[in-house]
This record gives sequence, structure tokens and C-alpha cells, in this order.
Amino acid sequence: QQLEAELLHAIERGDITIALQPQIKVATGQLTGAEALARWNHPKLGFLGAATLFSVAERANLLDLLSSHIHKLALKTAAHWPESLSFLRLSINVTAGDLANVEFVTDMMQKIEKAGFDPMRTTLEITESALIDDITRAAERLAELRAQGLQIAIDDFGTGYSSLSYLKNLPLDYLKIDSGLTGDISGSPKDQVVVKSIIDMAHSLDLSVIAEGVETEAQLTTLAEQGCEYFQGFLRSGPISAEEFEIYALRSD
Ligand code: G
Ligand code: G
Ligand code: NA
Ligand code: MN
Repeated sequence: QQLEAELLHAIERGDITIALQPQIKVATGQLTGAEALARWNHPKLGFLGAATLFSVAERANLLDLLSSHIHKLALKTAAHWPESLSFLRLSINVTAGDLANVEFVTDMMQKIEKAGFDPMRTTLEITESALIDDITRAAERLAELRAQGLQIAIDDFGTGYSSLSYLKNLPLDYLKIDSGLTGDISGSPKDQVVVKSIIDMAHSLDLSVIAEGVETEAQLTTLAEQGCEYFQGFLRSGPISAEEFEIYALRSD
């Protein structure tokens, strides 16, 4: 109750921030971009994660406002990266509500333009559950965004619905393997077969693969053998502040 009453004020005061998690090429270790992850820098409670933030926003009826605010913030942050980092991509998370909004494509293109960021360097991450409401319309909107140069990632793959059939009907660029599945890689050969099958399927649909939650060198080695293109994870870096990310990126440049 308390947090719900505080959220609007927190957005207006600038207490909602983003953390950036490096995205890295498996084969070379090169930094390729960052995923923006929402954080609430609460004056009394400290940093609250996206799960808490979004459940509060849902109860406060502020989901759309929050998502829009985070998108603007992430785009503005990335637009201010120094020239020498102009090879980096920005990934932002999109909600089911965003995708259902008739103005979503127009709004997103306006935000990108206003921030002065490059649409060609922008990736939208969408969970499977956000797509299932109206898959035909979702596919149309994603196609429009792709026509404007954006790329689309299917997020948290391997949790929830994972009905493989819809993948071939959607205009997508990346498949993100959920941390839960990445964690399995260190286990039995059977578990590895599941991830390997997902990577092979993604490739046969012309999608590149991003593994999330990579924590060990052994996992990274297996992913490399299996042809996974990109990864995120504590092995290299968790989500860090925008300032820390810039230092990280300039150092690994
Ligand atoms: O980093 P963290 O544990 O807080 O992220 C938890 C989950 O919340 C992740 O699945 C992530 O995709 C999601 N998430 C993080 N930031 C955002 C955001 O800005 N918008 C949306 N829609 N989801 C987010
Ligand atoms: O988009 P999404 O659910 O997938 O967000 C990624 C979440 O995973 C964030 O909460 C982030 O803090 C967390 N995360 C990032 N790297 C790792 C990791 O290596 N291991 C685990 N367990 N979680 C991670
Ligand atoms: Na995500
Ligand atoms: Mn994810």
C-alpha cells in the first residue's frame, strides 16, 4: 500500500533509475551492448529490483507510465555514450501493455528520435507471455518496428509458455535463453541437450542466441561449443550503474 502511494512521486523525483548489464560476444569476449534493467532507488529502502517495482506499478495502475519513463531514460543514457562506444547496442524491455497499445510504434520511434539514439542500435526484449494475447497484432507491430531498423529479442525463453510454433510466425532477431536453462548446462549431458536443441532451433529460424545468467567458465565453454552467439551474466558483470557501465565499456573497448 505504502509503496503504491509513493510510486508516482518517485517517478517524478527521478528515483526510478536503470542499471545496465553488459552483453558480450561468446566467441571473442567483446562487449556488444547492454540491457537496461529498471531499479527503484528508494530513499528509505535502498534499491528495489524490477520485480518489486513492476508489481507495485501494476497495483498502482502506473505500468504504462513507468515503462514509458524507463524507455526514455534508457534511450537518453545510451544516446550520451561517448562517440568511441557508438558500436554498442541498447536493449530495452517491453511489457504486454506496451505491445497492446495502438500508439506503441509511433511512441517508441518518437522517443528514439527525441533522445537522439540510433534505431538501428536498439533492441526490444519481449517475453513470450507478452506476445500471446494477440499474436497477429503483435507480429504486425514488431514488423513495423523492424522496418524502422529496430531488432527484436524474445526474452526469458525456456520459462512459461515456450510454444515453439509461434516463433516461426514472428519477426524476430534474437532468442534469449533464460538463466534457469543456462544454469542447467553445468549439470548432466541430458540438460545440455535441451539448451543445444534450443540453440539449433533458433539458428534454423535465423535467430541469434543470447544466454542469460552465465556464471561459470564451464557454462561459457559449453555455450561456445554449442554455437551460442552472445551472453550476459555474473561471470563477467551483473547489472551496474550507467556510470559504472561507461567505465567498463571504455576499459574493454
Ligand atoms: O534485474 P532484475 O532482477 O530486477 O530483473 C527482473 C526481471 O524484470 C527481468 O526478467 C527483467 O526482464 C524484468 N525487467 C527489468 N527491467 C525491466 C523494465 O524496465 N521493463 C520491463 N518490462 N521489465 C523489466
Ligand atoms: O530480463 P530478465 O529476467 O531476464 O533479467 C535478468 C535478471 O537476471 C536480472 O534480475 C539480473 O539481475 C539477473 N541476472 C543477471 N545476471 C545473472 C547471473 O549471472 N545469474 C543470475 N542468477 N541472475 C542474473
Ligand atoms: Na529482459
Ligand atoms: Mn530475460
